[in-house]
Amino acid sequence: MRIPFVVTVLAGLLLVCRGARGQETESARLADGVRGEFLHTWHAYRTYAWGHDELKPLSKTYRDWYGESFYMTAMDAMDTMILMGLKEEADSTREFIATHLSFDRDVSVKNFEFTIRFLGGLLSTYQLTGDARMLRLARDLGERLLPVFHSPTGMPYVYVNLRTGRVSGTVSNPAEIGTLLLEFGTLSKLTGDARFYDAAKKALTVLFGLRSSIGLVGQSIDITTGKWVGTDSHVSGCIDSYYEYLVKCARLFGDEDCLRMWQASVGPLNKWIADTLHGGLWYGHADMATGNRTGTLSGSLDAFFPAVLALSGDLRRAGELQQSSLRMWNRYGIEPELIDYAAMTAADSGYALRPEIIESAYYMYHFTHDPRYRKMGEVFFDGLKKYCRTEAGYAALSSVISKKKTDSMESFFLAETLKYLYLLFAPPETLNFDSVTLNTEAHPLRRTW
Ligand code: DMJ
Repeated sequence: MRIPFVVTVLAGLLLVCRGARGQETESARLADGVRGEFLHTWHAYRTYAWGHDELKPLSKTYRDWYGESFYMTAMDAMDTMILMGLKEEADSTREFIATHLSFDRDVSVKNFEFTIRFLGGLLSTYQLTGDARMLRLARDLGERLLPVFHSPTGMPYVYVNLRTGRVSGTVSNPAEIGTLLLEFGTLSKLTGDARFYDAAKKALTVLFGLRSSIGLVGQSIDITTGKWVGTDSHVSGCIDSYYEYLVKCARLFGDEDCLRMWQASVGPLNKWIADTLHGGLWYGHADMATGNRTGTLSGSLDAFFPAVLALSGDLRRAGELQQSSLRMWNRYGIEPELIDYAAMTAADSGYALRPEIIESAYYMYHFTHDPRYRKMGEVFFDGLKKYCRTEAGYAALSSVISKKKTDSMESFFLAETLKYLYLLFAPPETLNFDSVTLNTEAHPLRRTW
């Protein structure tokens, strides 16, 4: 018996619809699972480390970065709770921050970390809730951080005393110099005070101006003289988010200079840093002056780069690179801090609960809707639960080979790792991708100007 053509087509469509519905149900289940893991971790933090910077998940105690607490995990986790719809938790945490957090302290803090975690967190929470106290705190912090830019070059000192304004630390790196404009710029836009934008933009521009004749930057620099101290070039820690902010500042502020700086940087990266080995794309290490290869190293920090490539429109390279990141993850069932991609062995076997590989899967899924990226997310989620979950939250690993845990859970696990995992599985309306730019700590900043 011949089945009429129209019946075959309708049956096919039904199967496709069912398949799509099945995938959506599965994603909703996974999003729910991530939310559950967030709550598991949040409750552990509340029980054992409330009022402190970080939970130590094995000893069930806490760690404060500077001997006294700035409530870093609470601050960093706040907008994740908002996006996950954990209203009660988010509201009470915001109330706590608003009534307890003060930056008037005789403590010398790292400008970069306070900018991405606190300034970013306060600004995003302000934009998500309209709570003016968050903006007041952000402005107060911005004022206290500003002295870092009073250097002979305009590039920031590493540390600043929040009460006295005394600065210190003259050897810095592109990431810490160039990952400030999203936050300082947003602060300017929201307060009408241009000093923040101008100082951070100047630092970024000065740094860009110091790139080598082949267009690369090194990994450490004296901010008082502008002389490079470390000339190894890559997209890993110490440099990574400098590139990220060129793309994102062009996006958030429509800043043409940032766009031009990115366009002048990405060619050299693809020429000298990109590497093809065993049929896969990697970004390794090269000397900033000559472009000579200095190492075949990549790692969990480098895994942010597919997201940046995708955001800048290069989906081909982004996809290939994300495939390599997946290989890195699968090598040990969870990714190492550094891998030698020529030998495919760990060069630094720790895993600090980092988010970057998941962040890139989220961007790739957003741009392609290819279910492959949600599948990757599932692999990452399974690995995290299998190797890092503890009775009290999640623990970093001292070795992805032995899977030995270590007593640490950085605040970015709640700010970024679980947020990106959730966003990867949650319906797109959870966060309107087109109207926000996520800072390097995954705090969404919205263009309202
Ligand atoms: C975070 O603090 C930020 O993502 C930063 O850009 C890099 N390091 C951690 C996460 O790995």
